Amino acid sequence: HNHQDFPSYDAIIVGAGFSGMYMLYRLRERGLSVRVFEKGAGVGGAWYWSRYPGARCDSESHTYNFTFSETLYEEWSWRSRYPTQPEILEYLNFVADRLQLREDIELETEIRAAHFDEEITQWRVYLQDGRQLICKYFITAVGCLSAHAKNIPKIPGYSQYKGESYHTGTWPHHEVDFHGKKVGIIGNGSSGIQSLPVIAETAAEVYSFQRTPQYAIPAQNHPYTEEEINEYKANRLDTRKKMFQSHTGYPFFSRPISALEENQFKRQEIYETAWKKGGFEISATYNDLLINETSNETLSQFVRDKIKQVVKDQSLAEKLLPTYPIATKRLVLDTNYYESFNLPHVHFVDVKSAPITQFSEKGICTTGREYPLDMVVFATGYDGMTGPLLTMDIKGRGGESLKEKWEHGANVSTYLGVATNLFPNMFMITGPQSPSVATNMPTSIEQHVDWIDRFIAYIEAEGIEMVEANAQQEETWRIHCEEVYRQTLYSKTPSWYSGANVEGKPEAFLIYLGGLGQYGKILENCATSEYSGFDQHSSITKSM
Ligand code: NA7
Repeated sequence: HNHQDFPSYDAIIVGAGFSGMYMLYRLRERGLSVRVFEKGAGVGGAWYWSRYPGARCDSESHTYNFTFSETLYEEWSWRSRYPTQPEILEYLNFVADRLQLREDIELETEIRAAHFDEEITQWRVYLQDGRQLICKYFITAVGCLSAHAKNIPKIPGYSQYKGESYHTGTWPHHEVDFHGKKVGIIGNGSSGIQSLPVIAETAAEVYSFQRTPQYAIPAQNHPYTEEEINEYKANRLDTRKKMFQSHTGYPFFSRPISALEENQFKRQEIYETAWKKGGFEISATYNDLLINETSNETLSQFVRDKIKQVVKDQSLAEKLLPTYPIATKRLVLDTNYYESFNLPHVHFVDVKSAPITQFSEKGICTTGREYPLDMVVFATGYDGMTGPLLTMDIKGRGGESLKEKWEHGANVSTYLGVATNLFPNMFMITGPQSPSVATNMPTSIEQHVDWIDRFIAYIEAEGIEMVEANAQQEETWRIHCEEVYRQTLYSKTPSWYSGANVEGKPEAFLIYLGGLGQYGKILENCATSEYSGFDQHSSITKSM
């Protein structure tokens, strides 16, 4: 076939969550032809799939939305301090309608492959239904944790297990009934910790299989009052400004002192206030909590003491105490998590000392005993950052495959987390080595989409045919990300941030930790230096 035979677009976007929808909106405003493909039967991305009981976002509602549009902000009112999964999904559907995005989104359509064709300097995109399309820009809006790249531990004997089983990231759309059932939950990250208290409300028995205890901070969720809604709406621009200047994409900054500069009593008071207020701000009480182990230990110990106060059975409380430096794994916000262990039907199973060996017909076996279960909930997380991208067969210049390029962890390299050498005219929204999951995602997404949009406007205006991240600049960025990481305590703790959670995944830290505000300056410098770091090839035919 000649390439003229295939439908052709300026841009094809993978995914219709926050990032894909906003990218579509921006590029369409520029007058480009754009098509979005989404595997789910609805828009929403992670929030379409991840609908386990108790699923809620840990970002405060009024920061977990688009801030670019006054209209969207004015017309939508959040109901509580933290948004539930159904409410976020409702919000994203509201956005799709309000910005009239649906006409350019194809649902239940999977992109299987995207190959760069050097002869025509276009991407050829292949769908699961056999269709082929052509585009100039191939943009991935696949998120960092995806339903299509779940982490399911390889436990022998799973196929013989007769009970129900679910993964939190692809929870069924129908009601799951826990009444009278013995439910096992494997994992105690955000998903396990949020779902356990809700499942325990109706289940007969709950067994929490835990390998590594986590620190959970109370969310202190509450319904918004009319006053709170009016206040956050009135402060939109100020809040937005702070979010983009901050380290984490939230409208607050670390207090500019070390935890060791304040005496123990004052420090305790500061932590106590933050604990009562709830939320992530507790990790911003001092500016060295993530770089100085002694400072970090003051907060880690404060939270351990809280756990001991909440959990009545002290020998159980001991087992729930984390030892790694707090916040070096994703900090979890909870509602009644530790309290649940005071209920007689909620049981803690320590799979560190007695690991899971296999599934039986009836349930889960550890080296200690068999646990008969009617249902198993895998709250075991995701193959993060690179996983969602590598579900597709992406091939760049010279037939180079992204999978092969990134096969060895140390080789995962991108330029600014937004593009990668050998893959011309391909952009990744919140890709590996951008601040992404170390921040409030919608802020990072707006930052990336705005930047990509501006870059594309430049490419079009200059009549450029092809841009490609420069290999050397990319290596410099990778090394810089690694250096920043080594200066922090994150390097002390294996986690999904570095791929340590997925069996056989090469370990590499996949986030830029210099902060969203600082990263914004780096992006800006790149833009104002006419996108230095990108090799640019002009087209001779563009003038027509
Ligand atoms: P997470 O945070 O990756 O948590 C996964 C949990 O599953 C964690 O407790 C793991 O223990 C546990 N896990 C994984 N594999 C096993 C095996 N084989 N045996 C026992 N336990 C296991 O995923 P979530 O979905 O909760 O949260 C993901 C992100 O979503 C979260 O960080 C927020 O950003 C929102 P481990 O700690 O590895 O010992």
